[in-house]
Amino acid sequence: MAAGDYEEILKYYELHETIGTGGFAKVKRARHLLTGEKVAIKIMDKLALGDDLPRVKVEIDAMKNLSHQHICQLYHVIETSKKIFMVLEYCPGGELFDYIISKDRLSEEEARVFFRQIVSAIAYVHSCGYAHRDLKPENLLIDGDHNLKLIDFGLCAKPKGGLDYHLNTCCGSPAYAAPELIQGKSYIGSEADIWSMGVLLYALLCGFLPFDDDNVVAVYRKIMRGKYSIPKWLSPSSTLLLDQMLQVDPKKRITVKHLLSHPWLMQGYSDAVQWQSKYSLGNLDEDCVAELSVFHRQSRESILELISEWKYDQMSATYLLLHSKKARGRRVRLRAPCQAGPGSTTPSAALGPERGMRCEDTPYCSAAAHVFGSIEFSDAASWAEESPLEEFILNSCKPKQHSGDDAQLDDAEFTLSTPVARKVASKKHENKENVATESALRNQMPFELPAPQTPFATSQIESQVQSTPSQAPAFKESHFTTVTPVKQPTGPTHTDELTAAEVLPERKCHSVDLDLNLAHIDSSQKKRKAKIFGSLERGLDKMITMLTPSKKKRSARDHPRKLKAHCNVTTTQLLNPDQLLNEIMAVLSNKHVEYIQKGYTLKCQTRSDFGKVTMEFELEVCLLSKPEAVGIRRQRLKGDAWVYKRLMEDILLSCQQGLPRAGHEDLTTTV
Ligand code: H91
Repeated sequence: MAAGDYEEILKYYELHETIGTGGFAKVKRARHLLTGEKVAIKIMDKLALGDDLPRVKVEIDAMKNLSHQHICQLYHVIETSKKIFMVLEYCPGGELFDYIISKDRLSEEEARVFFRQIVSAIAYVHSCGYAHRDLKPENLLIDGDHNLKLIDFGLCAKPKGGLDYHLNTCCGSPAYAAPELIQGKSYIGSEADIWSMGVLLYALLCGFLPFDDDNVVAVYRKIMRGKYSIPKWLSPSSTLLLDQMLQVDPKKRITVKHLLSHPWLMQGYSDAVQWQSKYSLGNLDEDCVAELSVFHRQSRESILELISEWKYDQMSATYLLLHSKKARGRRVRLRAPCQAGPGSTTPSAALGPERGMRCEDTPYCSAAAHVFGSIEFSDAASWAEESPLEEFILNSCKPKQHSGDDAQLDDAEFTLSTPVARKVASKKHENKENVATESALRNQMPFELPAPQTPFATSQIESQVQSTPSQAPAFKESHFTTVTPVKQPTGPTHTDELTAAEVLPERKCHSVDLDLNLAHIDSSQKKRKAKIFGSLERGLDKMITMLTPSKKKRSARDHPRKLKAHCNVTTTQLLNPDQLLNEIMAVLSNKHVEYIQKGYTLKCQTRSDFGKVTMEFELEVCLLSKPEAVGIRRQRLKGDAWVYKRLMEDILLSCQQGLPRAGHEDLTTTV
């Protein structure tokens, strides 16, 4: 990756590790320099996008028009000759999908809290004339307050004549697709979204899909029939609601309007779902405008004018991020990166591209400090969202900037897991969600209302590069070679005697295809797998992930990292990380999963029969404290979430079978 590709984004953001890849995009965690706020940056390569470039344009246009408490906020769009960067609201809780599977399934109460937010987001999206068309738990993220945010508008549609007009493109994930859509008929976008919401609600309440099979054609057949099983734990009211949403005939399907005050959604609530946006981008916040005007040394009026242009540039981003900081009760302050020491830097010198701001080892100064003539080398913690400890580690472990080197950006020298998913405080949501005006609006169709005021801006994506779509290979520098994992003695071993790094330096493995077809496995075994997977996870959500500074990066890490429990960490009762690592590698080889070993992390990928990378994920053997145990952190980077879930169940079950089952070395379920 050429250094120039990242030059523009590095003027405003500090880039951290990659948190996901999807199709043609890479998503990185980052920090906005002026506000110190965390963001997620979706990075797309124009050449690799090829024919998909219009989809990106659709997504950016939609996100510029949509601004809602349950939609991931777009802050900034940067287009360079080779790349498109979308700077987005950061959601530390990750995907709703991972949250559901970590708990097996959600209680009706918890599902209701989330489902009200999904209905709110979709009613708003429809009221703006859009259909999302790719609703699924992977496209709903959990923010720092445990609220949902809808993402991925790349498949959304805004029919010219309004939402009642028919659409023709069949898109989205097969398991969530409405019957009329897979039949290739023209369909109404909002009706298709309701079906997907029905599938989503079923997944929340059951932990699996209503229409599922290893064979896509069989999935389609099941969808067309519209028959699904009703597990015994579903209440009659949940069953009724699912039935109303999963009607094969779209005309018989319940509408968003009726969902807003549906008895199931009202249980325990006094008000219908509030779908209107709480963000009024027309009314600018005085404190944020004042701070920006001090910082930029410009009049309030000219700042107001600049913000109101909503160009999704640094001004939009700084305003929106300051505003979100204020909403969380943080100080409305901008930090100016100081350059050569007191007296030499003015805030305006630190403003942006023209002046070539650098962020290497730059101490931060407040805007106000500049105005009053004294340079204040700010106490990082005073800006920080995190605990002083977290901020300390963040600052002391900052990855080097400006290298533009992709590998370096990918493998920052520290790892930070942010506090995840607080337990749902349902009543808190209730208060947040409902406003006084709500009951008056209860009977209004969202799409009958005028579209709310949202900023419009001309798209910056003008040039559409037409070229051969060439997907960047996932593990481009790696050679996958076949290695048979070293099977260690099964009895207890001393970690200190034989570490993985010593025994297994940079092990690389190659195998041809992955058999994801679990149809040959009998259903009792499947059930057992599901149970094991669920119970391994259950209860872990009660804990939070804390910052874990990693030691200085080495070619191969010689100790497993110490991590806190998280919904993506499976606890075992093993005490020997090397033994577990070996077993996982043996299982991966067996299952034809390609992997690269980097210390205790296994970067894994699967391929289709045609050699296309179908899934990418990481497994990391880690140490957990309280109770002391060895854990497996897993992160899906790419691929179908449910296929991934099944593969994980399979891997975990095989590890359990492969390891000795005596004493405390047993891999058993915990918590
Ligand atoms: N999937 C569809 O995994 C596979 C942390 C995390 C935190 C995020 C904020 C925004 C987005 C992702 C975040 C995220 C892709 C985001 C927003 C839009 C969008 C895309 C991503 C993954 C990619 C990584 C994501 C989740 C979805 C994490 N992610 N953990 N904040 O289009 Cl609008 Cl692709």
